[in-house]
Amino acid sequence: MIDAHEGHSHHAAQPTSRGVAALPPPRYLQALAPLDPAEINAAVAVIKADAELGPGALYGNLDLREPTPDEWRAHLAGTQLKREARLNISHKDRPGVWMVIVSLETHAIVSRRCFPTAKSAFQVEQLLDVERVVKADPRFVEACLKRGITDMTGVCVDSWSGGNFGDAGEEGHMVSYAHCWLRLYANENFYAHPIDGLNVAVDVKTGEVLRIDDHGGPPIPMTDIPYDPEFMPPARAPLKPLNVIQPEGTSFTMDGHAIAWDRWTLGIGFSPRDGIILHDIRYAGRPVVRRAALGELVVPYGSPERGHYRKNIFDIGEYGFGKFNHSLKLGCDCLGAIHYLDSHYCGLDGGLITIEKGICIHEEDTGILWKHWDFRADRTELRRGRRLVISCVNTVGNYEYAQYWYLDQAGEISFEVKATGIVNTMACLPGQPSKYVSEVAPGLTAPIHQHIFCARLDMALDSGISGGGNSLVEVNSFAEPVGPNNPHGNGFFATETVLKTELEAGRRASQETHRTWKVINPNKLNAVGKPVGYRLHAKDCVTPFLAENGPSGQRSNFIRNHVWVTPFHPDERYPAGEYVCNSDGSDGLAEIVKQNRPVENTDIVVWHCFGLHHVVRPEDFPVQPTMSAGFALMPSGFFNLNPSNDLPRETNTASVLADGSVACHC
Ligand SMILES: [Cu+2]
Repeated sequence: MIDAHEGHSHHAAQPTSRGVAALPPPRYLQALAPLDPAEINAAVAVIKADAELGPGALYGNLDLREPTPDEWRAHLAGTQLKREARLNISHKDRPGVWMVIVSLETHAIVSRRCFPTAKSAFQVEQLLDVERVVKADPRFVEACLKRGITDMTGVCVDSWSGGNFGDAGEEGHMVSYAHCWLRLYANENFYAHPIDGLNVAVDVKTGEVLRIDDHGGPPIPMTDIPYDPEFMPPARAPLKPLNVIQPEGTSFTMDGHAIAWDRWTLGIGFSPRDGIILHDIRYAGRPVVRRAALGELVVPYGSPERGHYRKNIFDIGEYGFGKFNHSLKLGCDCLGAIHYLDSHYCGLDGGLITIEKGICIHEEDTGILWKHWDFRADRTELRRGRRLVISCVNTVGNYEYAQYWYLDQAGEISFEVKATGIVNTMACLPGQPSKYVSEVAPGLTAPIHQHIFCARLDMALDSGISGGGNSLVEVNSFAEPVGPNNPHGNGFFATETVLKTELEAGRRASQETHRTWKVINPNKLNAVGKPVGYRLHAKDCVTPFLAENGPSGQRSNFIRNHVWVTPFHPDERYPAGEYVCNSDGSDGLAEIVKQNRPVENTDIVVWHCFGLHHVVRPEDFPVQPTMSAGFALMPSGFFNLNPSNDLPRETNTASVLADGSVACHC
């Protein structure tokens, strides 16, 4: 109960309008808007008209060619940025990928670079093509028949990326290594029926079936395990409504893809690969992060059995988080007053694809932000917190990832991913699972696996137009040895170490020292004479289990550390490299940092790996309850004292007593 001595009205009746929305966001953010439909069409038209690239072009990911830190500072100082699109172009009849930059002002190609051994990311159309060609292959039909499948209608072929295992006949191909399931009837949950041991190597680009691998394997589990209400017993009775009501609308103000809320301003970008991108995040006008996005997600699976050793899928680099976003539904994915953004990209043939309502923006109550009761004076101050949420949900094959970027009123930026969907399944003889899997239903198993994300954080603490670099500091805590300084043995303390080079700054978590990291701007001091800083609260570090010299361990070498720091370089965009399909890992972070460049007091990129270690439970099937992982960037000496102590005193007059008696909102 908030202090009653202030003479507030005790009448719970009509709340009077008193909230204010943020002022419009700054205009400079407009330059970071994602490519709009007209720009995508224009860029594609330029490629189509090009004699070298146009004929037979297969369109991969495209995005805005984003500014370097120097270009961005020039833009802030008044030099307007040029709008440019970046496209990945490949061809069915030629190897390699072209990275092409197209001017959206002159409609001309600015630059073209060929990566002769690279493979483009999968496009949605290719996933469907793979299933079609595999099911039409007589060798595959024969292998199904051996398992008693006479009707091919229900056979489902999931096109998993093939990795890089050096198998004969796969050289030079864009290889998918497909895994198969059986659907018993229309719309049934086919993941309950793995055709375990039947795999197909396919060239995704040409549609050529390279090889059928029949590893044998356990019988197909045939028990129907539905989650769709059409096939379920009657649902339980619903609970009473719980509504989120915002009678005065939202407190954020949008201008296209730029947003202002409370003291925050930022741009909301999008690419078919990264999904949501946050640009130029500022609190009260002070830059904190220049760019934040997920750079990669790899899912290593722990079963070396049959064809499962190849499962090590890069959901962002090989598939793309943005293009697997789906349209969100009001009142389902998000509650309250919702602002949606559509997302746009192009398909394999260059045709425009729009995901309506792909990105959701709304506010949420977060409970008590801070509170104190002065027991002598019997005075209580409490402020509830609220956060701005920018979110999307994407599906990569069997799995869903709901992603949430949060900004709160005390200066914290955080990220949460909620993993749900259907675990990847295998089969066993009932009651006889191998040690690499959990049996979730008799004869149906799911392998141990991890979901390891890498957030790419281009930091910019207080580095406005005039620059002013950032550094990363490691903080470790130690017990003071008992001695003259610590006679009673209670002493412990934290130390700070600036990580000066790339090799020094590749770091793993340490529970023993409660290790954390802090980004600082050494050029700007706070009220207590220390560099302003933001702590990286790395709460979900995952221990990698892949052998470092194995094919999957090499390709996902970025998971070896929980934190990496590199100096900004425009070509170093992704932790597993620019082109990940069938890659060899040579442009992954572990290789890049061998340059050992200085990373002190400069434009630094902090890469943070975090995620979920998933020993599957029966309760994770058929559709698993969400599991959460994430991290936070929390101010640590960036402000002098708590920046949210000036929040106004408020009482929520819509709240009532549960027994229905008269409420007192004081
Ligand atoms: Cu999982």
